[in-house]
Amino acid sequence: MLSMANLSSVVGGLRFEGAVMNTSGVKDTTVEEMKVIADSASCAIVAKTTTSEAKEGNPKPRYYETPERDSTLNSMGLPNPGYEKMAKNIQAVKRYSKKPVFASLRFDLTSVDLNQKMVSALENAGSDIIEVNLSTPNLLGKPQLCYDVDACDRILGVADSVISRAYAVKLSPFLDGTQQDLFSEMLKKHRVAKIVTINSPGNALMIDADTQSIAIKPKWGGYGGKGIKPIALGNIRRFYEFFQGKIPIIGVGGIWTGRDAFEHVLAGASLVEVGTVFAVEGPACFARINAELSQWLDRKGYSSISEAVGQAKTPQEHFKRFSIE
Ligand code: RRO
Repeated sequence: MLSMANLSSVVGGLRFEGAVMNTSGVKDTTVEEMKVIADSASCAIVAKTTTSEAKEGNPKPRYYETPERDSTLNSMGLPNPGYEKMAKNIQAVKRYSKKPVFASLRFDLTSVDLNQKMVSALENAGSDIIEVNLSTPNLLGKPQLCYDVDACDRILGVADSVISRAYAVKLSPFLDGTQQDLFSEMLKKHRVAKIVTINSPGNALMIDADTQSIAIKPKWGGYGGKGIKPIALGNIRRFYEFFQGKIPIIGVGGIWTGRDAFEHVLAGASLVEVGTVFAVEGPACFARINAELSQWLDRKGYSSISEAVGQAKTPQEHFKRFSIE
């Protein structure tokens, strides 16, 4: 039977046809790569995080897939062509596709003027939303911005003043609920329109038992794949409850199937992103996961994705609903 649940939605003023998109960082730098995403069932095109200058990134090998091909470790170190070239790429993609395009930006911590220039270039290129990446785990010798609330407060103060449209923040996984709540208190002060969570948990290590070697040259990196789903769900749900659903959340982390995507939606995500499964399966994953998610929505009696957002019950609520009185 054909699935009926409607996956299109308007989130933060942007229309999305489908619920699944790529996450920043996987095959999304060049015009050719972004055209592949445009031609797929991804509901948006999210570009690789860009910086003020072109960056080579960390020494190779810097990316590893486990033999099971369900998990990855990366310490790419932000290889990107710099914001001017990225703006040109985004402009070309906007001419090619009607899908929303997310530009992802790491703010420069030294110059407000430079941030203004970067944002203007990306906005003038037609980016529909700027995602401020506060969470790259792989800048060697530099701490994760997200774990420094005061630093993020200052950066978002700059973002409020230089970004003319609403913007999104891409966040690290919080492994501590109180730390996440303190971060949320800070977010309240700013014009954040969407939360994208989680980036890959950093400081992870993989060892190849066959060769008995550490998998990547920078040793530690960000962990992606099936295993990070519970951390993603925990972070999504805590933001959903804190903001009472008022800031839309884009869920990322451990999504392989429509069932995983449905869990993200029940936790509180309005849309979802995928990284590892896109790297492993290729662009066909978007249509597959959309179709599977649609079937889950049908099966559970939802006619649209927005009806299901945040609907996860506690065990008590579940048993109360289904107990025979
Ligand atoms: O380039 C990277 O190493 C990288 C980035 Br910017 C990010 O946000 N997340 C990640 O896992 N890797």
